[in-house]
Amino acid sequence: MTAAGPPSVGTPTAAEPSSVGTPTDAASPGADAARTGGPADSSGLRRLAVTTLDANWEHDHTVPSRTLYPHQWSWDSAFIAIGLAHVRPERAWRELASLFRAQWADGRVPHIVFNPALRVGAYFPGPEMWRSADVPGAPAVATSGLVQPPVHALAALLAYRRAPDPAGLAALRRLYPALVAQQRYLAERRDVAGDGLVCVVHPWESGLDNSPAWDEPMAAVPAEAAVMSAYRRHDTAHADAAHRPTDLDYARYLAIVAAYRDHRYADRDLAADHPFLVECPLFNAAFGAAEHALAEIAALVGGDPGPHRARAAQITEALVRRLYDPDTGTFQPRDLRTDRLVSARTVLGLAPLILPDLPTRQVDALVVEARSARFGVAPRMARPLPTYDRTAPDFEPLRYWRGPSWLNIGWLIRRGLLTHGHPELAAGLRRSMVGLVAGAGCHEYFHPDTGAGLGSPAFSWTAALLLDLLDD
Ligand code: 9WN
Repeated sequence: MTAAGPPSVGTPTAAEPSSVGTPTDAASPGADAARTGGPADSSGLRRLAVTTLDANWEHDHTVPSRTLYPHQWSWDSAFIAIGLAHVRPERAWRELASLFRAQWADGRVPHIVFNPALRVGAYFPGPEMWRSADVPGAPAVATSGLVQPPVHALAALLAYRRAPDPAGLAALRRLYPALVAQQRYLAERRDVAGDGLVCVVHPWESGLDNSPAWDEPMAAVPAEAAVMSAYRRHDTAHADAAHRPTDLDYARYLAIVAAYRDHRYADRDLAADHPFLVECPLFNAAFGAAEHALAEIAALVGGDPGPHRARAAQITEALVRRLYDPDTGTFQPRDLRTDRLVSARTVLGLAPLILPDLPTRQVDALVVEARSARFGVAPRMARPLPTYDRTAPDFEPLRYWRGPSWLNIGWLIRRGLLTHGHPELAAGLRRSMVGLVAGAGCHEYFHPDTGAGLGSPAFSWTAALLLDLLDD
């Protein structure tokens, strides 16, 4: 693949390199596709996606990657359910049901549900670091104590719409109270500033772990890279260390986990001494989109959509009031420890496009930002959508969320563009995303210039969202 852009489906790229220094997963259909230049037609791509999801299925859930992430992750399961609904609807519901079985009594949906059958050390930090069993209200299975963006109500709604049968409706009816409890937890326990927005207490909660958006708040977290010599990182045994967060990042991640865990994951008094408190535009956009989805689910299962619509409107209003920066024309995270918006322009700022009630002024500004040289969204994209401003001096095309292109982000932004009447931009983004997988396989992330595959070569949400894009 060349800098001129990823090919569209049907344009084989046999001669191009597609994997940059990454090892392969045990089951790596994505890597096979990459070696042969990628499946050239949509039925080949669909087969690749289904094979990837099947290989990653684990009794009642799908692992994001057999090697890097062998347990169940929260927002991964939501994206995966959206794709499974196209090919294995029964599994889509099992995926969401297994995740919500691990919901805590306070309503939080943990960001990792650990598979007890795996050996100690299969992932770091594992259950021994989180110690969820010590906390009243945690489920019987070991979990982390953090959350991730609440994209699950949207996933459940889309899964039902894809396969609207009685079994799906029954599953939706069972899930509805758990989805409501998830929102209640976020609204009541995580509104640290009292402004109607959710505060994330760890970069892992954002899902974009080492985004430049977190550099400013993370700089204030006391930690030293040297502490990592006491631990064995699992990720760098399976992926190139140059493509992953640094040891200093990990030292800070662990310090924040320890602070939260030592307060038994209690959310009261966070403002007093928790080291990382940030309002994230993507997380809060997902929080608002969940209320929109819940309104539709309520109507389907005999509930009252009214309160969901009212909460959705309040969240959109709070997002605009607190996180929109008129000077830059985009949304920025707010660091609650300084009460300042962070300055890095990341793709997180475009996420409020998924809100159907985002005011026209902000929609128009975000479309300008998306089309700018920073993100390059266009009817014919010259390069994949990056996760960070590609004109920034510290743009890193290989390092995880500091530049590379990810399908879940493109999928969300595309959805927002469709919602707000920009079908030609949405089509450009779709073609670019499908082209990435056609060129490199179901990789975890992609080089934002060349489209080369990075991270896990058999990554579940890439496969799942590809299925959704192909059927759209
Ligand atoms: C920490 C599973 C998860 C994703 C996150 C992604 C990565 C974990 C890690 O993998 O995070 O939660 O070990 O790096 O950043 O978005 O949910 O795929």
